[in-house]
Amino acid sequence: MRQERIRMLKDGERKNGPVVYWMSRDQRAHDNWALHYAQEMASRSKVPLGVVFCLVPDFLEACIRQYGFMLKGLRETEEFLKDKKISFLLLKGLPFNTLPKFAHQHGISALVTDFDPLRIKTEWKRKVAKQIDVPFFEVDAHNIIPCWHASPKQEFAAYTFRPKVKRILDDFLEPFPQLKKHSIPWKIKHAPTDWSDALKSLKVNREVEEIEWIKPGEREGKKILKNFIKNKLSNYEKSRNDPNRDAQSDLSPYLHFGQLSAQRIALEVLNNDTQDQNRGAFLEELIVRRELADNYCYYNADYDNFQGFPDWAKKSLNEHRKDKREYVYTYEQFEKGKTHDELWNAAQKQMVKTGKMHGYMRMYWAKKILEWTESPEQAQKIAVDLNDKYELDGRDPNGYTGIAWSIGGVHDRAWFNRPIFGKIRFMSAGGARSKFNVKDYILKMDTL
Ligand code: FAD
Ligand code: FO1
Repeated sequence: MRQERIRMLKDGERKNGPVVYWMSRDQRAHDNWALHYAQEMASRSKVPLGVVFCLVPDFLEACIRQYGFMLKGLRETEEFLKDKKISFLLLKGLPFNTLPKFAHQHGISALVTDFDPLRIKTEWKRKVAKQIDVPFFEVDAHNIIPCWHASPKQEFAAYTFRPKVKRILDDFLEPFPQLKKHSIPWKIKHAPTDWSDALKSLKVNREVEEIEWIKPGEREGKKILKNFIKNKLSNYEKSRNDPNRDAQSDLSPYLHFGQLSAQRIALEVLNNDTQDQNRGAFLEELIVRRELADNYCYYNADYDNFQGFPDWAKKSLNEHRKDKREYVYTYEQFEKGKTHDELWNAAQKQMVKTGKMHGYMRMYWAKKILEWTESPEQAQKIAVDLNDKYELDGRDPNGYTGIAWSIGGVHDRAWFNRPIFGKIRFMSAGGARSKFNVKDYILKMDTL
C-alpha cells in the first residue's frame, strides 16, 4: 500500500508481541487501509493481529440514536474479523485510560490507529502515545488522498483544493487488497463481546431514539450503494438539491461511522457507465467537498468556532453585530421547531424525526439560525449542538465545516452586503421556492 497513507506518531522498542489496530473512525473490516497496514506488519513479523475499539459514553453529544447505529455496525464488523481469525476486543472507557494498560498486559509489539482531524481524537492519541513504549502508527483510512498529503495547508476553497486532488487522485484511487485470513491466532482468552449489554449499560441520552428507516453495518451500506448507483445516480445532478426528491445517496451515516469506505464508493461509481455529469457531480461532493472538510478541521484548530472564519467574514459579521434582529429564538425554540418560518420548522422536524436533514435544507437551516440569534457565536453553537445531537451523521468534520460554510463563509466568497449577514451568502424561503415545491416539503414533514 502507498506509504503516504502512513505516518509514525511515535517510535519505540521492537518487541515480538501481537500487532493491534485501535479502530476508531473507520469501523469496518473491508477496504480499511489501517487494518491492512496492521496485518502487513503482523504477517511480516509472524505475530498475531488484533483489533480494539475503545467505547466511550459521552462522545460529542451523541445519543442512543448514534450509539445504536454504531454498535450494531461494530457487531457485524466483529463477525467479519472473526472469519479472518482476527480478534476483536471492545474496551470500555477513555482510550488513554484503557489502551496503554491493555498494551502492556498483552505485550503488544506495535499499535496502529486510523486518522481523524477532530481535536478530541488528537488529544486521545497524544495521551496514549505518552503511555506506550512501542511504535505507534496512524493511517488515513478515511480519505482517498491522505489529508496531510493532499495539501500542506488549509485550503481557501474547493477551487483551490480541486486541482491538487485531481492531479494525484488516480495514484490513490487504487483497488483494495483482500483482507487475508490471519495465520497466527492470538491466544487471548476473552469472552465474545456482549453487544446487547454494551448498548443497555451505556450511560447515554435515550430520548433521541434510534432510527428504523436505515440499517447499520458494512453489508447494508453496500446494498444502499448498489441501489444508489443503479436507481438514483442518473438523477443526482439534477435532483440532489430538491428535498422532495429522494435523490441523495443516504451514504453519510455509513461514511461517518466508517462502515463504508469513500474509496470503495468512488471505485464502484467510476466503473459504472452512467453519464458523466451525474458521476462528476457526485464525486465532487464525495471527494472534493468531503476531503476539503477534513482539510479544514485538520489545519484549523478553530473549526467549530468564530475564530476559524476567514478574515473577510469575521470583519463583515463584526460590522453587523448591532443590526436589529427581527426575530430572536432560544435553543429550545429552535430545537422544538417553534419559529415563525414553517419551512425552517419542517427541516428541523426532518432532522429530529429521521436523523438526516436533506443536504440543501441544512444550508438554509444553519443560515436562518444566524439570522435569528443575537450573535454569530451563538448561532454556530446552537447549530453545532443541534446537528450533533440529532443527525445520524453528526459529530463529523463535514458538519463542522458545513456549519462554518453557512454561518462564517468558510470555503465561500463574499456576497453583497446585507443586514446581519454582512457579506455572508444569504438564503431565503423565496430562493427555496424557486428551487422546489416548498409546500410539498412542509406537508411531507408534517406527516412524519
Ligand atoms: P450525498 O449528496 O449523496 O453526498 C454523498 C457524500 O458526499 C456525503 O455522504 C458526504 O460524505 C459528501 N458530501 C455531500 N455534500 C457535502 C458537503 N456539503 N460537505 C462535505 N461533504 C459532503 N455531512 C455530514 O456527513 N455530517 C454532518 O453533520 C453534516 N452537517 C452539515 C451541516 C450543514 C449546515 C451543511 C451545509 C452540510 C452538512 N453536511 C454534513 C454535508 C452534507 O449536507 C451531508 O454530507 C449530506 O447531506 C449527507 O447526505 P448524503 O450522504 O445522502 O449526501
Ligand atoms: N469513536 C471511538 O473511538 N469510540 C467511541 O466510543 C465513539 C463513539 C461515537 C459516538 C457517536 C459518533 O458519531 C462517533 C463516535 N466515535 C467514537 C467517533 C467516530 O467513529 C468518528 O471517528 C468521528 O465522530 C468522526 O470523525
